[in-house]
Amino acid sequence: MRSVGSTLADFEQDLISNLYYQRGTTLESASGSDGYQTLALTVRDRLVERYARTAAAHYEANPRFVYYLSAEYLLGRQLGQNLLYTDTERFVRPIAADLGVTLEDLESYDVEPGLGNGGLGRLAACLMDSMATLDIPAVGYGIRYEFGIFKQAFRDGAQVERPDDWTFYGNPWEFPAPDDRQVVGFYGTTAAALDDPTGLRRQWTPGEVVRGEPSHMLVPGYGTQTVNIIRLWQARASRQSFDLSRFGAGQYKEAVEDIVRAENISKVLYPDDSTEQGRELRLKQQYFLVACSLRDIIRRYRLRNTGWDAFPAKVVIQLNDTHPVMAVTELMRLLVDEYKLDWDLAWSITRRTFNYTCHTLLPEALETWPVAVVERLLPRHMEIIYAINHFFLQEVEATYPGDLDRLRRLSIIQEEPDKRVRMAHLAVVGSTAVNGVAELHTRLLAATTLRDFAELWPQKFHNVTNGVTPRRFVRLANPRLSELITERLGDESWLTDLDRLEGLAGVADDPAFLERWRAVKRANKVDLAAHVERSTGVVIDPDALCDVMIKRFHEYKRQHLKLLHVIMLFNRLREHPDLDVVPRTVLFGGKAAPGYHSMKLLLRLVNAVAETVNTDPVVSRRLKVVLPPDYNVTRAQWIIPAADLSEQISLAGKEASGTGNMKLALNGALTIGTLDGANIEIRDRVGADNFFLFGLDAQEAADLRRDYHPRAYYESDPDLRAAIDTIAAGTFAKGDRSLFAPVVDSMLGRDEYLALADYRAYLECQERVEHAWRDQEAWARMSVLNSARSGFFSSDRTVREYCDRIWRVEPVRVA
Ligand code: F58
Repeated sequence: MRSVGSTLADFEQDLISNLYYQRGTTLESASGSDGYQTLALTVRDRLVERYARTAAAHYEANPRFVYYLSAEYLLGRQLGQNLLYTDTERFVRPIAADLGVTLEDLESYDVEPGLGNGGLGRLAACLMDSMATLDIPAVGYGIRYEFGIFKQAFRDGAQVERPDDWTFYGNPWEFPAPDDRQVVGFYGTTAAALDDPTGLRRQWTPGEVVRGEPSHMLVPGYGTQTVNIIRLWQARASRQSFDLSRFGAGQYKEAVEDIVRAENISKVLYPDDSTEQGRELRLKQQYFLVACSLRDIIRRYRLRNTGWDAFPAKVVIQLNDTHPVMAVTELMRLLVDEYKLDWDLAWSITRRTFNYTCHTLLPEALETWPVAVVERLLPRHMEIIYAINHFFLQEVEATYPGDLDRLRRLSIIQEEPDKRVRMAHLAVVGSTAVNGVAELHTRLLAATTLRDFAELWPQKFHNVTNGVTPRRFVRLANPRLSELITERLGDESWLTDLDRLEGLAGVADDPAFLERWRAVKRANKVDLAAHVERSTGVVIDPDALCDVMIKRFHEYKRQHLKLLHVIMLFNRLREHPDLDVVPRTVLFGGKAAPGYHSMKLLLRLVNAVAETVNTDPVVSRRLKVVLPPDYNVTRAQWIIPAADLSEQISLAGKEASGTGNMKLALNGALTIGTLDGANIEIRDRVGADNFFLFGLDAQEAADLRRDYHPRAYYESDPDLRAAIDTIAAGTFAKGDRSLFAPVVDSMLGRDEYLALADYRAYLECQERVEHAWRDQEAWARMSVLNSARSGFFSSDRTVREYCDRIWRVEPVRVA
């Protein structure tokens, strides 16, 4: 086989050949899209070869593999990453220049696969990147949603959701693998297996079957030869589903009914679950993912191994939150019903194979499924869940004889108010290790949400603090800073050994270095200003403090607390036009779930405040508010390098970890934050002097919540009262007092996440921010120290911890 060459000439030749043979066009008639697709294929060819070598090395070594099961992957754009990882950007720039295009032009055709919601999906992508970089044999499994996370637009300031048809122009980064398709069943009936006297083995006859068609995306490691894959499943109707006779009879809709029903399974990320059908579809998706993936894992295992004894030694499956937890039941079904293993052996294998990562503390976010729904869709799995629960509760009864209340609390089945399967309980019971994603989160999980389990099996609980990949979030997102860091540290090894950033601390007092550090930030702010102007029409000042709050819109994250601060500034500036305040741009970014009405109204309020502030001739000279639409990984990469201040202001005890906080600190933003999630660990590392801390801690918040009266804060704090009254008066709604009344009512009536209680402390902390900002050199010093001391938050460190403490896997080097 001809292998791809490594010179500029080879690259150029491959480009021309791909343009001609793959796109079927010529240089003279190629469109911009042809140019992009051709470049993508040419870069991809360089990865394919490494992938082939990786597969061969893995086959040879027959190692223990990590299988990461996740309903979400937020990969971000692929072109820039793959140019970096194949070291071919240096070829592309001159070739593009010759042709009169820029790399940035070509990149604008690169569509980010939005196969996730937020932090959980992006974490999956960062961990996959680090596993490949550390030569860990791993496969990620997920769903190839036809439509990813919706595209956010604003109409009259209100969020409208548009479908994300991300593969419309074709996706050059994926490889279909039709030979590895799987068949998955749903519904149907179960019956006793004749050969099993224990009654634990049964026979399931599904009432519907669909095909799972895999394709994979390549996940290259940085600075290594390893290329792993993420395998994504798409649902297809089984063959012969098209009803030709009905079609012939003019019943066009009926003729394709089965096809539509099957293909709906992978149609969208998180189907609306406000209807019965929507809920069933979500469960169907989850089972589809795990059924396809487990069969594929077993297929891979059997390429090199026989029997089942070695299975847990060769296979470790990480469950990313509860969405793939039905895998525990499915593996039991496969082992017991199909491979005829005895129950106890199957259970021992299953338990040793799985581990579970929990990403939340909110009890309402712990998934449960109505028993009736599971029974109908997956009748055999429901029986298996009952059996698992039966044996588990026997174990509990032996440990705590007569403690009925504890049995009720631990049970996988919730009895009241309706019968439901608690997926997190199934996950803990079926796993060897359970982990939280930041120290505080793990501690609170063990003390509250999963307390009974932590008492029963203390050794099962681990903390693995999240991390982020410095390749995407520093090197690709912030090339200017990366260059400065590399120059300072002497080489690029910090990209795979992020603790080396500590070397920057030595120059944190060097005025010349600080000057250059500030120049990088300013240049990044100029770039961001261009993006912001393009997407919102608002002109922002690159010298103003760039204050960013980028994350999903959720009440516990408290975007409304930030907004109250903005409104206070607005009021002050209107009253005292000459007031000496620090010029600021407040940038929000984020989507609200389509059915989350209160947060959609808050988005609308942010836009309304922005409109009022930005058009006020006096206020807008010192304050700007922007909410560029459709925040995603690509936009995060534009915003993060330009940020001066990182808003991490969730109510303490609610944010499991956060990862945006890490990305921002690494890029030299200073955090204003509560003692929540990984903020605590960031502060411990960067130093209390370089972090703006405010607010209640988790214990104080929990105590206060028991007897909380938001109105008292409103009444006793004139600034707060003025801010809320400004909303109530319809100032941001052209005098309409009703539009945003629900926001006011919710703050004064319930204020679920204690924003009013933290308001004064937050304001005072923002004053400390202003004070610090006025000394630009001291600010730059703090900024350098934030980057220098954030090396711990590399996802390489996170993956190493998983490897050492949970997965017990070893790297396999690829020649
Ligand atoms: C996030 N969870 C946590 N869930 O909120 C964040 O603190 C953490 O840093 C991150 O995981 C990574 O550990 C998260 O993103 C979801 O998006 C759920 C998806 C399913 C519906 C409910 C939200």
